Amino acid sequence: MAFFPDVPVIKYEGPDSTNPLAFRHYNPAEKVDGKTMAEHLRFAVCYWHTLCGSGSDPFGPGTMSRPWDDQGGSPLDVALRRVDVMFELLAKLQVPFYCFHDRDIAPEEKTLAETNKTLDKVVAKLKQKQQETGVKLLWGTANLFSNPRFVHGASTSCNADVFAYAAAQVKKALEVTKELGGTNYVFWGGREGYHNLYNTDLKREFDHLAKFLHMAVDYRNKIGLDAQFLIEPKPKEPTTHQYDSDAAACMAFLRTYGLEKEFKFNLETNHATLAGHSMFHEMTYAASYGMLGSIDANRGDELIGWDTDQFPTNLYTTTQMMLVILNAGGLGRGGLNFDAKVRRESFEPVDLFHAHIGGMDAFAQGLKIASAIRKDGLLSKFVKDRYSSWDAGIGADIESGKATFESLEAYMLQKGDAEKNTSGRQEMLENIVNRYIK
Ligand code: XUL
Ligand code: CO
Repeated sequence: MAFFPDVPVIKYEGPDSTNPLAFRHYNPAEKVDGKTMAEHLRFAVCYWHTLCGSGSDPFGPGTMSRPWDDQGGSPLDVALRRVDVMFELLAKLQVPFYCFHDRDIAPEEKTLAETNKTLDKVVAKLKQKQQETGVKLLWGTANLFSNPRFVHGASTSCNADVFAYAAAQVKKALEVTKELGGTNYVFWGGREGYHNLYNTDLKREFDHLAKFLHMAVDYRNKIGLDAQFLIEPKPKEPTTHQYDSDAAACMAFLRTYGLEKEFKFNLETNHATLAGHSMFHEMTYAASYGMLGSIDANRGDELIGWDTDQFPTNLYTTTQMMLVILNAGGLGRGGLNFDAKVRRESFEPVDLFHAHIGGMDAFAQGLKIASAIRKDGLLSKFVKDRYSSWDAGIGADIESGKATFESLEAYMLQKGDAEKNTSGRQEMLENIVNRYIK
């Protein structure tokens, strides 16, 4: 049975196509720099927004028309039907990966034991669908934020029992990720943070978060789960201050607690902008330290101060992201997961296709633009020349550790003043980038 009877398999028709249900840039088999677009971009669809998003907001209930949810049966029946919907969508979009939280794919029951049993039933169906289609799980994760028991956080809760519950839940989610061959496992902080410091023992909560992650690493190793662990930074929402604020804060946390070798980052565009950074900054920072793991692709709204999770369409952003990815040698075992939701007003099933097509084309175009920029090498040459004073002479002495404050003073007393500075040429470089945006 088809859930999207009017939607064909989305095909590449080229930049001049006016067919809204076609790719204009994403051509999975087309090679760019020796790799296919599919290999470069490694797209994933997320379960939570795409299949579970209702369109509700603080002012009103859901608006989404999702006929497959209205066809009756128990919550488990609905969950099993959604698996078919997801795999039809993936096939029609030619997307090779998907991601989920445990609670997206199966309903919660009265006890943890019953919940795990129900989860296993859906996992069995997902596994069968993966085998039939060749689709893979990019990452799994656990929802440690929706249920009211997590009101004060999960591993950072003031209630030790909640830490224990979260541990049991993540243990199961790791097992499920292994069962489905997931290549990554994501830790997004959920409610790990605080609203107010009057009631918070910040240091104790950080210690508990680290203890939790060490236990997760131990269990991953124990069961032989071959998945890269990823921390997903976000500065605020739902809490006022999330502990995993941004890539730099996460780096400091991981190093403080001896976890830096076990984790990389899953960076999300709208989280970067909420932190007051560009995604270009977050990705460049992570890549500089070998911590670029995977991407949650979306965008915020310049006029709204919360996590709007819109589909990415901005070519400057996708170009900058693809520049960092290409410079880093690719996404490795990570991918580009659309952690994005259609607007409340875009309530028809076909809108899910328009949204993903737009996002995929924006990244395919960004890939082509970034590749052309790299091929001409104007930006990289400019940066290399800009730092040339460090390649020899006094710069090389400083970098190699030969110089001291005394030797630098002697050098400068003899020279009298520093060499003249040269222009940073920001405007010229921005103009150069505009030459490639087409
Ligand atoms: C929340 C968010 C999550 C994570 C997975 O802002 O991005 O959906 O990606 O827990
Ligand atoms: Co995310």
